[in-house]
Amino acid sequence: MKLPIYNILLLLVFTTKIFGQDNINVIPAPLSVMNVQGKLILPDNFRFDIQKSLDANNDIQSLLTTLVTKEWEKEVKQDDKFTKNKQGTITVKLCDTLSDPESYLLTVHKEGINIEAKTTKGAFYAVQTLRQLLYKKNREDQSISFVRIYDTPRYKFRSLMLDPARNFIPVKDIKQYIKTMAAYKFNKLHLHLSDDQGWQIEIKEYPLLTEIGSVRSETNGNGIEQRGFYTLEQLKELVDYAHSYQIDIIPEIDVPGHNTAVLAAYPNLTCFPSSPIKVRTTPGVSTDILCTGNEDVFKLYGTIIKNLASVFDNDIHIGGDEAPLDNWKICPKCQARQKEEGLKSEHELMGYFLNRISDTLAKYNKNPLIWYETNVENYPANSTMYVWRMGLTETIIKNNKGYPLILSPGEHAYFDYPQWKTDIPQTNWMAILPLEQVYRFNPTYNLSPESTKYIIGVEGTIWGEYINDINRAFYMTYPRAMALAEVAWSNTNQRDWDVFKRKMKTHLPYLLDAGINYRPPVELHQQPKKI
Ligand code: TNX
Repeated sequence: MKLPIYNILLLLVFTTKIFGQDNINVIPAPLSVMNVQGKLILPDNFRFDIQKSLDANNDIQSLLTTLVTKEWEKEVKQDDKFTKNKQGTITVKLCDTLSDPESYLLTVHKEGINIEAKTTKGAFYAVQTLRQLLYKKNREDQSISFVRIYDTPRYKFRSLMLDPARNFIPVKDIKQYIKTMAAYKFNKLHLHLSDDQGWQIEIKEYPLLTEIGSVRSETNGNGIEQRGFYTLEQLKELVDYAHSYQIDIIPEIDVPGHNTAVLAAYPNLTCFPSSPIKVRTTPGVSTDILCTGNEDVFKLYGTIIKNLASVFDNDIHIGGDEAPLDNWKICPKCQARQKEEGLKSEHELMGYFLNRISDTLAKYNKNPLIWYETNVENYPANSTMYVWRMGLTETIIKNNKGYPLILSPGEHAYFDYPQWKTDIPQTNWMAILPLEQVYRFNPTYNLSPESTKYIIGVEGTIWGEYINDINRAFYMTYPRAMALAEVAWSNTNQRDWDVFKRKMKTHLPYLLDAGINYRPPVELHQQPKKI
C-alpha cells in the first residue's frame, strides 16, 4: 500500500511540538501523533491481513497473536471462519514511501487497526506501540482511542550493555532482558563477554580459556567460587532469539587490557609472566596485559575471532579501554616491535595492536567497535567509537576525526551507578545517576551539526561488578532505560519530562506484571520537607 504524499505532509505538520502525546502513554515518544475523535471498542474476534513479503518469518503474526490472545484476551479467527462483519481486522502492509527501515504508520480506526512499514522492523515497532496504547491490566476498558501515528527513530543505534564477565548471566535471563528492551525500541544488545574477572566464550581450540578463565575462586573476599560460560551454540541461540525481537547482539572481547582471565589460562601471552596470574577476584584495572610483541597473541585472537564470526552477524567490539602500558615500555619484545614498525611511543603501539586485530576482523567483513581513549594514536580507520569517560564527551565530539560515535557517557548512561543517594551498594567513587539526569541527556550538547552528524546512537551500560543476578540488572536498568529510550528514539521536540513522568505511571505496573524488577523512582513523588 502506498502512502499518498499529502498524507505524509499532513503528518509532518504535527511533528513540531508534542501535539497529541497528552493522550497516549507511549515510550519512547513517537514523532507524530494525530488524535481523531472516537474509540475502537475491541471486538471479541480479530482477523489478520498480513503482507507475507513483510513478515517472511511470521514474527509479526506471532507477536500480534500474543497481543490479541494473551494481553487483550480476545480471539484470532482464520479468514474463512470470520464473520461477515469486518470489524477487528488488523492489516500489516508494505509502504515503500517511508524513508527509514524502522519507520511505521499506525492507524486505529473504527473497523480495526492498520500498520504500514517499509520492513519487518518498522512493523515490529508499530506492534510495540500498539501494545502500549492499551497498556493496562484493567480489562474493563476495552477500547483504544482513534489515532494516527507516524514514527521514525532519531538514532539508528539504540543499545544497552550487559556484563556477564563480571557476574555470569544464564541464557534464559538474557532472553528476558532482550524481550523487555525490545518493548522500548532498543535494537542492540552489547554483551561484554570477557574481562579480568572472567572469560565467557567456549573456544574449542583453546580449552583452557573456559577451563581456567571462566572460573573465579571468589569475589571480593566472599569465598564463593563462580563459574559459567556460553557455548557457541548458546550464543547462536541468543543471536536468533534477539533477531526475532529486531535486536542485534554486539559481542565484546576486550583487548589488550582487561585480560587477566585469558592470561590465567595462557600466561605466556603477557610481557612478564613470572608471578602466577589468577582470574581477578576484585574490581579494578590490572597492569598485566597482552604482549604486543608476541605473535601467539594474534594467533589466539585470530582463532577467537574466527569462532565469533561463525556466530555473530554483526561487527565486534574489541574493547581497547583502560590498558596500562607500563609493561610495554620495558618489555623487550614490545620495544622491538615498536622499533621494527617505526612507532614513536607505546600509544602508537596501541594503535598498531588495535589495527592488527581490526585486520583480522576484516577477513570476516567485520569492523571494530572501540572504547575511545584520548591518548591512543591511529585508531583503525573503520572503527566505530564509544565515548564513555566522564566529562569528556563534548570535547571528544568536537575533536572527533570522522569516526561514527556511540555515546555512553558516565554522567548520563552508566547504569551500574546508583540511582539515588540512598541506593546500596554505592562504592564511593561512583557518581549518582538519577532518572531525571538520564532523561535530560542531550546527545548533541548543542554543538554544531557538522560535529554532531557522526553521532549514530547511545548506549546504557550495566557494568557487572555489583550486579549479582538478572533481578539486580533489571533494577539498575529500569526505569532509567525508559528515559534513555526517549533520548535514543524521540525527536527533541517530542520529549517532555513532565509527560514522561506521567507515562511512567502506566509503564511501571506493567513491568511488575511482567515480573520485571525495577527501582521505584520515589524521589519524584516526595514533597520537599517543611521545616
Ligand atoms: C570502567 S567503561 C570500565 C569497566 C568498569 C566500569 C565500572 C569502560 C570502558 N571500562 O571496566 O566495569 O568502569 O563503572
